[in-house]
Amino acid sequence: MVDVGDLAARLDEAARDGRAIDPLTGASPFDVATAYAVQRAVIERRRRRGERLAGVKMGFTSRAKMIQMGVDDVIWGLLTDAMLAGSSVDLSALIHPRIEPEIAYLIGREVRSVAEVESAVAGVAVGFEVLDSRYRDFKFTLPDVIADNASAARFGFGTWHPPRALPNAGLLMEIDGRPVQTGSSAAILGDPARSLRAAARLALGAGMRLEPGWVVLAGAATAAVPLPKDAHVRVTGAGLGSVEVTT
Ligand code: OOG
Repeated sequence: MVDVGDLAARLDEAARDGRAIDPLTGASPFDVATAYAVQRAVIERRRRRGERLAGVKMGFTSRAKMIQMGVDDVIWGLLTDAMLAGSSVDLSALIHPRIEPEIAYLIGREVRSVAEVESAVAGVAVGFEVLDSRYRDFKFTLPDVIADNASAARFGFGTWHPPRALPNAGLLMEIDGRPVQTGSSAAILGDPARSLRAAARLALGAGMRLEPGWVVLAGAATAAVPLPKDAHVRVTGAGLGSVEVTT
């Protein structure tokens, strides 16, 4: 029998200590449903410390990411206000951070059904996500990474633009002026709007609703790259401007 609270405590403490742990399924395998229960318990611990939900992140929405991580299912995690990066990210609190370009949606009103999610979008932006698996060497099974809140660590976004379709927006990520990843929003399930609908569906399925002010990160269009110290990262989206962050 898996102790959800105990697994959540181990992940939460690994994140707080900035110390990697072995995958939890190594000792006692658990399924995807249990993994989401652990994820929720991790978020509950954060909420008890005063963090507030700020949105949702989608994961493994692109082939490049699925291949990079050796999994083949879309997953989701929850974002809190404490994960929102300012103009810089303090790497000392993180274990082995990676960064990836994102398409971000701003939710303008409560989403009560999947059908209304697109009309509930108040803005679109280019964004980034800093991933930091709590597992040694970023090695995990699907239930492990779900329990670990889909490796969520930090996120940021550029200026919000009026909602529009983004079936094929070019994305460029540069570190210290050097291009490190290029891709297209089309790599996100063929269209990031699909990922947005999946976010609404998964939230509703979990008894939650996307809420006004929440951000939905649609998932990376490229593989993630290690985020070095003293770096300047810029992610640019065609027609969406840029977002920059330093470490
Ligand atoms: C899991 C998170 C994946 C994405 O955009 O595919 C993800 C990981 O790779 O550690 O956020």
